[in-house]
Amino acid sequence: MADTTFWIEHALLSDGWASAVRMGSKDGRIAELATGQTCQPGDVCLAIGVPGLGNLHSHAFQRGMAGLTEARGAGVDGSDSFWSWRELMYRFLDRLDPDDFQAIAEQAYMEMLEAGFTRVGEFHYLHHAPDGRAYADPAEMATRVAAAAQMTGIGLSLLPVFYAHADFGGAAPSPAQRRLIHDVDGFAALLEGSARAIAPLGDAVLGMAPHSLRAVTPQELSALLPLNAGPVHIHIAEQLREVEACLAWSGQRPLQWLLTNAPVDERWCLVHATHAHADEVAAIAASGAVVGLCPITEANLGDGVFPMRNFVAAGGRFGVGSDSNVLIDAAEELRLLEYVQRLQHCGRNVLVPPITSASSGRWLFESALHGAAQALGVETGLRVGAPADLVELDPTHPALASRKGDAWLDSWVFAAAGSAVRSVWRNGEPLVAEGRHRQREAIECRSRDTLRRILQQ
Ligand code: NGQ
Ligand code: ZN
Repeated sequence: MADTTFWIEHALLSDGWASAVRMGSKDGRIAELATGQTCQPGDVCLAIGVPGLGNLHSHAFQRGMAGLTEARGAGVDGSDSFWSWRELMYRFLDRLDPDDFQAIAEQAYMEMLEAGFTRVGEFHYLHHAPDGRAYADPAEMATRVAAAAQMTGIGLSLLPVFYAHADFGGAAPSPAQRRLIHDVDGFAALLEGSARAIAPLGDAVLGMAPHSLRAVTPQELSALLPLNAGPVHIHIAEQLREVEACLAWSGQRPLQWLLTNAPVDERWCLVHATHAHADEVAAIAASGAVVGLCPITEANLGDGVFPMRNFVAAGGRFGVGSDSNVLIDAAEELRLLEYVQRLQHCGRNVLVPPITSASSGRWLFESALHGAAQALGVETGLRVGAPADLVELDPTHPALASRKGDAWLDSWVFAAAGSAVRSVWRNGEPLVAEGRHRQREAIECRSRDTLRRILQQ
């Protein structure tokens, strides 16, 4: 890893904006930081530097079907829903071999980096061959996730998914789910294989993801949790049908059930948590868990709206994820998060707590930064000891011109069409320059070829 010294005209450090910052990276981490410095020969000069944001929830392969599910399905009553989308998603997933899967993941990770995400939480569940049997290496697909992260340079927090049932009460999985399925012993082996797969990356993190309360029984959940000490992610309370099925099964709502029956704490990331009642909102906030909000996907799938304002008022922690990857854009996730709340509450700047003096853009960005870092099991922020993950905003972008301080973040989040991200550095290494990933051509070419082939089938 090359050691780099940056000189940053304006940088958002962990304790606020600073000017003329010299920042040295050593072995991928920030080793030195001083403000009010002059630029020295050999320094990499950047205009506006902010820390790289974590993307806490992704199913990378779904990038390959983006835009292909936007016609109404053939439901009996002609309606379309999350569940009919899921059928199409299973059909798409059926076609992918390991090379296809890797090519699409590389494309998705490259786009994440270009958008300002420097680490991804890959909620990874496509494990087995098309016939449902394990590959010769049961962690083959995890190895492909790791390879895509290595090739693009994005940080990886790998969350191998445990999936065993089609619904609450231990229902047998459907044939369409055959590539996803493990028992607890098989999953323990997958975790071991996954640890080997990510070892070459150096700073990858291994967690786990019981897919949802639909896919995991209470006994399985208790058996999984001791298998490693990393982050635990779970999809929860995303759809009303899931809430109703959980009530029918247990007499409790999904969040209620989880919060009373599982040791939910800072280790956990509750993905979506959309349908949360006031007592559930308060209990999540008190647990210290992060809520993983995926505003673009949640809008695309018609999930509903998480009661964000009350959650924030209760001190709740959150981060954002690109989930289905129908569109990959860090600023857009934050923008939509805020806009949905403005629409719902008929007000402006509705999330930022009254006691802070930060603007909405600054507050959304920093909250999501810390939430994602917690959920992905890493440190963050521009400070000594944290990874040298840095995003440079483009001061010549028309939406950023003549701005300063928090207004740079506000203009990036709310006003910049087209990317305002100019360069991206991870562990002190350059990955994106002038808005383009250094391998963009090769990666795009491979993913285009892959999609041409599999979509023709
Ligand atoms: C997933 N996606 O695992 O990709 C899910 C759909 C399910 C979202 N929840 C499958 N957005 O929940 O059963
Ligand atoms: Zn998901």
